[in-house]
Amino acid sequence: MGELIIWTYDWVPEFPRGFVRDLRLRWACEEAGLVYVVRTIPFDGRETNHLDRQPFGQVPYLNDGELKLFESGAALLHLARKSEKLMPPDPVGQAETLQWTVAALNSIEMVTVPWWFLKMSGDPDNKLTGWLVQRLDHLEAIFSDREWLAADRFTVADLLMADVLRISDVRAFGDRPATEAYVARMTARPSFKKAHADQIALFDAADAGKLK
Ligand SMILES: N[C@@H](CCC(=O)N[C@@H](CS)C(=O)NCC(=O)O)C(=O)O
Repeated sequence: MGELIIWTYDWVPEFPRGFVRDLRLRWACEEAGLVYVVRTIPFDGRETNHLDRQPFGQVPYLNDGELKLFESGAALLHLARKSEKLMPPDPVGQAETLQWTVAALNSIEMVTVPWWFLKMSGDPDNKLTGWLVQRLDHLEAIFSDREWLAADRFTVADLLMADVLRISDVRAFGDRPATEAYVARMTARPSFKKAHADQIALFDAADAGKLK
């Protein structure tokens, strides 16, 4: 289509560095060998300064030439249509990839994020814990049985699921060796490491312009 531009904040506090969701899009582009650039929107004023591009004032969002997309899941699936490295071309492989991509967002992240939020707000044994345990235990059984989520190979669904599961509190929660091995395997991929290092470098460099 056109130039791929991944948008993120110009700075974030120390804590979320390495976890801001532009990393998902960087990682996908790295895996697929897609050329991209990263541009930034001010973190200060984020509640209102880019609502025309991301209706919730969040990042990431993506430009592909004239096309503009928000939601990391939508952007990932868009990128996946450009490269067989992210999604196989056959209909069954594609359907499985879509299914597990949505599962990462709507069956796992929909529990992990609110659980984590309550935990961070001082309620570690919150009412979402049982729900989280149930979801993570099901995943543990799945990872005990197979290496990849979809199509017997790496897909964008693995990228997204691993990114959801690698949140430190979630990763440390309970003893799930197959899940831990899965996350370790995915985050050992050179494309993840590059995306991660590049994000940290961007935010670290931005410290120079900020009072820490
Ligand atoms: N569902 C959105 C969530 C985006 C999201 O949570 N973005 C975070 C950074 S990773 C953010 O912008 N947080 C700042 C805020 O919500 O004010 C997506 O996947 O793109």
